[in-house]
Amino acid sequence: MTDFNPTPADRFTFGLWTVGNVGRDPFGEPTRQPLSAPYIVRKLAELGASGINLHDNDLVPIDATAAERDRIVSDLKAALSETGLKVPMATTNLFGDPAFKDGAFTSADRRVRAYALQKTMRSMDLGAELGAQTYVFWGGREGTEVDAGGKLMDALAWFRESLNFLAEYSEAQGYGYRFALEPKPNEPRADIFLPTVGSALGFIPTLDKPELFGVNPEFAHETMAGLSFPHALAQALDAGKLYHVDLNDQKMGRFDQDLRFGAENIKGAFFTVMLLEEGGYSGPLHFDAHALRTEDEAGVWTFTRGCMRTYLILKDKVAQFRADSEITAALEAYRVEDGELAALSKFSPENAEALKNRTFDRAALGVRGPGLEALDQMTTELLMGVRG
Ligand code: GLT
Ligand code: MN
Ligand code: MN
Repeated sequence: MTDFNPTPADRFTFGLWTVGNVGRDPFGEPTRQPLSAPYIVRKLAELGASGINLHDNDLVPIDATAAERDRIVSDLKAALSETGLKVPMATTNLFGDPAFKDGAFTSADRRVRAYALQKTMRSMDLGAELGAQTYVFWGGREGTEVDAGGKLMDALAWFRESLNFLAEYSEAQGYGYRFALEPKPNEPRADIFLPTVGSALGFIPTLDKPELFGVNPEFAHETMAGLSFPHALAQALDAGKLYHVDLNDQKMGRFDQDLRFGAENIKGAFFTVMLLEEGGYSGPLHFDAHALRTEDEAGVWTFTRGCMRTYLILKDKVAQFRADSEITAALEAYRVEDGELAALSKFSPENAEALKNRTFDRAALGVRGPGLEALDQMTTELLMGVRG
C-alpha cells in the first residue's frame, strides 16, 4: 500500500448528512448547495467508498407523499445498483422537527413518544429495504436544559420502553437489525441522556434484549465530554459492543465540530486506527464529519478523500509501528510478567493466604522507569515520518 487510494474493501462509509452538509450553523445560512442522494452515491463510488448511511429525512422529506417517497427511493436504488455501493446503517431523524423539541423517546408527552415510535418503525422499514443491518440511535434531543420538569428517572424508563418496543419490532419483521446507541454529552441539549460510551454500556444490560444493542462511539462526542476516544473505543471492544463507529475529529472545549478524521488530534486518530485494526472490529468505518463551512463543493470532495486517505496512512503507520524492532523491544520491556505471581493471582483461599504473606520489594517497584517517554517519542517521530 503506497498510494493510499481507498477501495470498497477498506469498508469506508459516509452519511448522506456528512458530505451533503450545506454549511448551516446557528449563526449563518448555508454556504453550499444541497447535493442529491444519487449524486453523492456516484461521487463516493468514484472516490473508493463502500457505502452510505442515512437518516430517513436525509433522503425522504418528512412531509413527502407515498408516491414521492417511492420515486426518491427508487432513484437511490438505481444509483446503488449502478455503483455497487451499500447502505450498511440507517437511522432516524428524531431531532429536527419542532415536535421533538423536548425529546423524542424521552418526551414527557406520550403522543410525541408514540409518534417517535411510528417514525422510527417507518425509517427501519426504509433501512431494511435498502439492506441496512445496523440501526443507530443518536438521541440528540433526548435531554434537558432545566431539570425542573422532574423527569430524570422517568426519561430513562421511557427511553428503555421505546428501545424494547423497537427491538421487538425488528425481530417481528425479521429485519435482524443490531442497534447501536450513540452517546453525546451535550448539543443540541444542555445535557443529553446517556452522555458517554460508558453510560450507554451501563444502560444496555437494563434492556429486554441486550444482545441486540451495542454502541456507536463518536470521536468528537467523547472529546466534547473531555474524555479519550481510544479509551472509550477500547471499553466498547472489551464489552463486545462496538456495533458501529463514527470517525471524525474535534478540538476540546468547542462546539460539535465534526472535523475531518485526523485533522486535529493525530495521535488520538493513530490509536483509534490501531484499536479498530487490531481489536476485532469488522464493521463499516464510518466518517461522521463534514467539510468546513468555508468550503465549496470541491472542498467537500477534498475533505472526503482526506478522511479515507488519513485512515489508510495511519493504518500503514500502525503496521510500521508493529514492525519496528526498537518499539517492539520497548513494548516488551514495559510489561513485566512473573509466572508464580500469575498463578497466585487466581483466587483460592491458599493463594490469597500466600499473597497476603508474600514480601514485595516496594521501593524497587517504585523506582523502575517504564520507558514511556521513549515509547511516546518514538510514536511521535514515527507519525512525523522520521523513523524507518
Ligand atoms: C447528527 C449528529 C451525529 C449523529 C447523526 C446520526 S446525526 O449529525 O451530530 O453525531 O451520528 O443521527
Ligand atoms: Mn458529531
Ligand atoms: Mn455521530
